[in-house]
Amino acid sequence: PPSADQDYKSSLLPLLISNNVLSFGTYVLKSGRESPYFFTSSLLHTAPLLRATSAAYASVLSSEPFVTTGADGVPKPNFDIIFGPAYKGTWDNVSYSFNRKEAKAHGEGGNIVGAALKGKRVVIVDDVITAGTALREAVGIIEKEGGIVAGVVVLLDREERVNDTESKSAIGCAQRDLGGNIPIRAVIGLNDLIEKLGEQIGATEIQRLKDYRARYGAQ
Ligand code: OMP
Repeated sequence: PPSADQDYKSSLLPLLISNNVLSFGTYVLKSGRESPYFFTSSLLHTAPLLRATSAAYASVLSSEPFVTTGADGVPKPNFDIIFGPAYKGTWDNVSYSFNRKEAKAHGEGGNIVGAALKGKRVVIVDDVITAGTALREAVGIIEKEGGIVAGVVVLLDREERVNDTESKSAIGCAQRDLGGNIPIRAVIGLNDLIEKLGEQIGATEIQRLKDYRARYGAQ
């Protein structure tokens, strides 16, 4: 039988495609690379899409190593705060927090909306990771606010080498920089798209994804 993992992947992908969150064509990335696919998380604004994506994040965040099951059999999160603009909600004693694009000069002021990060174990939740710039920014903000980075979950890992001289992916670099005991997980990766989308997008598109992976894929 399919694992829970394969199950949410196979139900999420068609939904993302039919809503153009995941689209196929020719796109220029922030890095300048020309990509045969693009993920547009700003389109994740309807109830079915929010339900499916938050269930996918939650499925990662509610399993090992993000939680530890105690002697009482009750799983407990190994973090206090979920940090990131893509995830708004609370779960048991876990709070959420995200940064503003610009510091607010009036009212309560500051750059952080939601829970204060000082001394807290913070899991970063983000949408897409390519070169890891957005992730490094989030790590910088959390450390500046006195929080402890306790893990990272992204929806899509593009699994690309970060540049011409570094063959690791952004997640590979983050794992090296943050240390091996910080869990970093992706819900979906480029390899999943290539493996699971055959029928849905057709042989030509799959070949374009494979060509892209051959050129830019991480080691
Ligand atoms: P890094 O910050 O380099 O990891 O790239 C992630 C960012 O690239 C996202 O936050 C987007 O601004 C953008 N992006 C997408 O949104 N979807 C994609 O499929 C690819 C990119 C990208 O430009 O690489």
